[in-house]
Amino acid sequence: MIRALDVATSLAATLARAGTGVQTGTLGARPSLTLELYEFEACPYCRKVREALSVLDLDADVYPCPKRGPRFRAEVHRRGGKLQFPWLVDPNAGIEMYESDAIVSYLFERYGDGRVPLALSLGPLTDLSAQLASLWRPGFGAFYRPARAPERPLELWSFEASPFCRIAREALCALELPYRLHNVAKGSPKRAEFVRRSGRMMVPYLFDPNTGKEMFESAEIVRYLDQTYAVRA
Ligand SMILES: N[C@@H](CCC(=O)N[C@@H](CS)C(=O)NCC(=O)O)C(=O)O
Repeated sequence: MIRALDVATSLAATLARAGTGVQTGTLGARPSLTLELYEFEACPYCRKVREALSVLDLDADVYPCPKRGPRFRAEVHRRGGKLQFPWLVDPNAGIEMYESDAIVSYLFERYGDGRVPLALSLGPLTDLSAQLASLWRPGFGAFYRPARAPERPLELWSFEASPFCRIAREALCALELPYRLHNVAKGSPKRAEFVRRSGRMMVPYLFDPNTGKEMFESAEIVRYLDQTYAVRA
């Protein structure tokens, strides 16, 4: 896609959700073990959960489950009993759950102040706007593209409302590359540490421990992932 159109449609997705996930909210208890999220970028219900993670400044090990993906979908089916996304695992509480609204409420209850922000608590309106966000990016981050599995999960610094981060996450998702998602929305206490590591406050930022490569710039990330992991017939 032409770069300007790519960014414009990704920005439209952010606007459809009124920028939810740009800013952290009230933070509560912090998990000692990292949460695990099975999802795919194009799924509107998964977006709601990713927004909640950004607002709550929670990191997560993301296992992308694009349609036709051979790896993590099967795991969700085996462990949870059905193929439905998002699926959250919280090893701190021994919880494994489906249903975006239930997951969002759980996250704010356990890791926030118990109050779900308005943009995530409007029921059908929340769902509709999340669906609209996905409509701006038809097919992106929805379907598996053959790729080789990395030995170690990648790491991505991101926040949900960033249109550039979405472009990077779509590529990780389509290639079914698992990654540690470091959420650093505005207000995140993790930003200072991130800047110490990366040199400046800009996301997306990808680190691939398999090759030692680190980079900013969504277009460069997409190119790198494609060249490093995509398998052509
Ligand atoms: N009510 C559920 C709906 C979840 C849902 O319908 N997810 C779709 C993806 S957007 C799904 O799992 N589809 C099955 C598939 O992708 O195989 C929720 O809010 O979590």
